[in-house]
Amino acid sequence: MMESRIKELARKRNAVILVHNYQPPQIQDIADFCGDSLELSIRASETSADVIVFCGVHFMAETASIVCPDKTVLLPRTEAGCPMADMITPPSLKAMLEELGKLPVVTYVNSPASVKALSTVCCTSANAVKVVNSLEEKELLMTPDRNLASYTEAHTDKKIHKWAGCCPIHDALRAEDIEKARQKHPDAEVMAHPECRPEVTETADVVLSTSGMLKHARQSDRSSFIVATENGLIYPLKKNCPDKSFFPASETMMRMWPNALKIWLPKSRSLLISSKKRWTP
Ligand code: CIZ
Repeated sequence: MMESRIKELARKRNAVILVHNYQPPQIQDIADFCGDSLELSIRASETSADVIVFCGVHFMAETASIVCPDKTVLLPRTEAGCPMADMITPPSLKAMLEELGKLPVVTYVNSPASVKALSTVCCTSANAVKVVNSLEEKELLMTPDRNLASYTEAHTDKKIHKWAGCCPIHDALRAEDIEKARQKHPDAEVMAHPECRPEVTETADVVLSTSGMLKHARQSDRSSFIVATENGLIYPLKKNCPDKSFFPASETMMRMWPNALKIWLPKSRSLLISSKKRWTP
């Protein structure tokens, strides 16, 4: 079986397989760890693995490489990118800072490492408000997600200049999609990701990162949830809470990043075989 062959190859090469929460079920099932991008990199740093196979997109593999500088990081599909991360580059950031003047820059983890290197501090969707409030300055620039920046601005008294990027999948969701989902599932609690537009986060019952949604669903007394993030998260939610119900906020819009779906089992297997030389002493 392909799955057991991959696990065996990973074991032989002392590799840890990290799988992002949005990946398809078949990929999540071969994971040593599933989670959000930063959480996965931190967990990998706590292992003695020599190699990380990161089933995710570019910026996640880069994060793993920053957090685990001594490990070799492999991305099963090098063309698997994040559209939002591609909406900012170091020259475009420098140009904006020339226009705005010297401001601290808070950059979301979903960004290229080259942009993180030019930033004052980085944040996740879970800690953005805390990170912004930790700055002494009253005015700052947040990149690259304008929606996360708007959500943060609503929870701080600082002036936030917003980079114009967004996740096209989350940004496509509208308040009326939430309204329709509520009509279909009136008892369900709405959990929305802060990458959604303000019209969606304002109408949601709770606004959480992917790991936050997994934790909240486990701890909540509620038994059904409308999930306003990429539909890939429905699988780990159901796996974590088999006795609860999870409904996508929109069946049609919230499909996973097409590029992230490029990761599939045969590719992970051939990667473990073909890159053997890179980690055999
Ligand atoms: O940082 C991550 O892994 C992403 C893409 C979102 C989240 O909320 O976990």
